[in-house]
Amino acid sequence: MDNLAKNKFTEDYVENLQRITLKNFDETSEKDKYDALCDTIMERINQEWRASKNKSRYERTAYYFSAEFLIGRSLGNNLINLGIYDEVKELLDELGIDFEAIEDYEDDAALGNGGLGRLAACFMDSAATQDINMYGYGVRYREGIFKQSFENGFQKEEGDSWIKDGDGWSIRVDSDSRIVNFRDQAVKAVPFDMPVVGLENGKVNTLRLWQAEPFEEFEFDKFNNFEYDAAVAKKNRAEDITRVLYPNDMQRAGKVLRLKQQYFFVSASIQDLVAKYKRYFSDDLRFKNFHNYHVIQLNDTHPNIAIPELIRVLVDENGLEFEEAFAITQKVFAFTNHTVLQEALEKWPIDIVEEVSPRCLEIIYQINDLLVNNFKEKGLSETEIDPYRIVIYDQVHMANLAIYVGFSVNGVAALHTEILKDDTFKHWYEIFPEKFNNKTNGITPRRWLVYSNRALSKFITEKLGTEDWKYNLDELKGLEKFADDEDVLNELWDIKQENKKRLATYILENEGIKIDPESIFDIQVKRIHEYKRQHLNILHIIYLYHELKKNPDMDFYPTTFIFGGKAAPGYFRAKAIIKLANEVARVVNNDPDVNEKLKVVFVENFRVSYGEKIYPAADVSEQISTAGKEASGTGNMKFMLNGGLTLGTYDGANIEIFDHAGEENNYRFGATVEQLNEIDQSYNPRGIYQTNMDIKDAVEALVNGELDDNNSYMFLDIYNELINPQDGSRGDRYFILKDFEDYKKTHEKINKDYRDKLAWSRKCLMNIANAGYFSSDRTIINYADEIWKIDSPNY
Ligand code: 4GP
Repeated sequence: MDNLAKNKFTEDYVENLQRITLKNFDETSEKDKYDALCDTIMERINQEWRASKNKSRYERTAYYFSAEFLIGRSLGNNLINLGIYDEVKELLDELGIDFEAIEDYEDDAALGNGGLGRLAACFMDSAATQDINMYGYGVRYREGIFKQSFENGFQKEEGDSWIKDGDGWSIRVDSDSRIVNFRDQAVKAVPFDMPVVGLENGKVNTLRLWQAEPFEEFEFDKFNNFEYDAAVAKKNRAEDITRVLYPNDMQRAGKVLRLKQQYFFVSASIQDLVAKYKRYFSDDLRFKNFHNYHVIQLNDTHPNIAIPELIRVLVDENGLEFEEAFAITQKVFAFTNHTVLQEALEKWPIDIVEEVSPRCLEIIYQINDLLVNNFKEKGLSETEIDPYRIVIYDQVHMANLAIYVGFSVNGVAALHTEILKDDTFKHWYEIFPEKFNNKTNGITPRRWLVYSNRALSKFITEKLGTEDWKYNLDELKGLEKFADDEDVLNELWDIKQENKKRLATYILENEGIKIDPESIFDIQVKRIHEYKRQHLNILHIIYLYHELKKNPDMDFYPTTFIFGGKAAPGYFRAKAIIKLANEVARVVNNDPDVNEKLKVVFVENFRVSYGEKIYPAADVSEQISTAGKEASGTGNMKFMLNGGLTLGTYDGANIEIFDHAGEENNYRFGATVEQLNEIDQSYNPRGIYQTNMDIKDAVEALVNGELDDNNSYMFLDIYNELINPQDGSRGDRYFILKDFEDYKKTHEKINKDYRDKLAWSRKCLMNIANAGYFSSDRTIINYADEIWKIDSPNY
């Protein structure tokens, strides 16, 4: 901004502040200041947003359908992408406003659980920055993922009404409202559009989130008749649909609600696309060119009911024949799988699909018939067709639906895609090999480096002499030439130290635990799940604790273990793992014998904005899933880009991280998928437990009174799963004990290596220099070139 623009910004800001509050400047609150800043920025975005919309109207566009968009905060990110972050900070400073407090005021938009939802948000950022037309379509949940706190070490969940004080980053577009019809109710779908600003390139894409609303606020007659509850019953039922992210679906009513959410947002979105197409291409009555302008990427199975919905809209509302509509649909949909865990491949009981949309169920049957005929022609018998059926045993298989109808199926890391082809979807791969492709995940360097690690970002620009790396992360490779430059390595070390101090201060303020920035920061933050093996990490800490108790003078470099992450409210064992980590933290942190050397912190309510402080401060990134289970991981990439070294198994994108940054610059351990497959039948965790005293001592601590689970039997549950299975299985499904010894040894190596500051810093540098491949810019360009064919004149 030149001086003129700066003055204008300040003027607009102060004017907005007074206009929306009717207060004098010095009477305004933090919230007022934040709101006015949103307004001022939205005004700046507006013009480019409209221009981008107008331009893309007649261009091929990708539509990313996702039940989750884990956006986090928008203020800082928008300022970075507009290229005015530092200047605005300065201007507010001049007005005497504490910019950081304003930033911290913003609630995270936490409309997702974890990796899948955060990936969607990174893709939005990258598409805009790479000038690719991509619209996001999703749900405007009133309550995002629950807020987590700990009570006595147990996870407690609370609602997260992130928009209760307004939402400055969305525009309600009433004129684009749609009606969504369910069997038993009809509701209004009202779109809220959020701008997605590209990095200083004038491109603004749109994230459109739908909110469910009633047609009437209340029923007058009932109200007049003193039936106050009944008068708003319909309104509540309508609003329930987008009230919460992932309603509890342990009972049938919850399942119905969940499918309703899915159908709600995809129906509104499909209607939206069709209505716009008719407006701008009014002479194409038979939608012959629809597929030339639209490609829909289905983010996992949640939005897959969009497939029958598009057919429904084309046939029932636009007079196409089923065959015509089906042919269009085949050219429009592409499907991404994010996990090999069977429980995540959705299968809906047909009575529930019928309850939500009987017409879609009918269409699903029609598609299933096509499939059966088609496969019979290929020479398959009835039983051979079974694994492919979309409807079987009274269930609708959402993955089968998308793989059969869609033209592309992708996994999210090289190993994951191989597992899809060799195992999860092997049968499909045999018939449609051409549909399968890999798109290794990525993360946006804007949020995860430029914004969250200002010092490192500045360092990189100085060393490379250009800011080009912000658009093309491969440029980081240029840092390799400093690999043996001691001054540069020291500088990099100091940046990490500063980030660690910053995190230590934040943790002291928020968790009340004092940690030493000079210690190794060894961090595992992600959803809590057995396959991610947080309990392997905890058992190892118990082992270290035992060792230090036996020998307080042991040669051990002080280490702080940091955890963060939420457990699904109904997932007992994941909650047990949280309780265990907190209990170990309590014991270790209160033991004066060890706490100069060992500290454990489980941060409360890990979320995107907490991550922005954590990733830049890590020395060691724990990526320790059972080989073959983590589809990709993206936290691993955030750590790498910020110079954290990976302590990881040969799983998901870890493998590609090792390939790019070099195994010698990271810490690989544990069994490979092949090794695990081989030993699977003969695996005997009890045998390991009985012969390895370190393991025995650590595992026994779960049940011998050393650790207290407040009579919840949670620790016994973990113990039983490891070596005393109650269900006749062999136990230790995730090979914790199998990998323990190697994990322990690798930790020992880390603990030694860290002392050589220059060698360590060199490894950090090599990781940063080779993180280019893990930019979501690369990923999104791969989607655009290889799946969406966005830039090609002939689709
Ligand atoms: C996650 C996978 O667990 C993770 O490995 C991957 O990096 C991420 O998707 C993005 O592709 N899956 C989910 C989910 O978040 O809900 O299935």
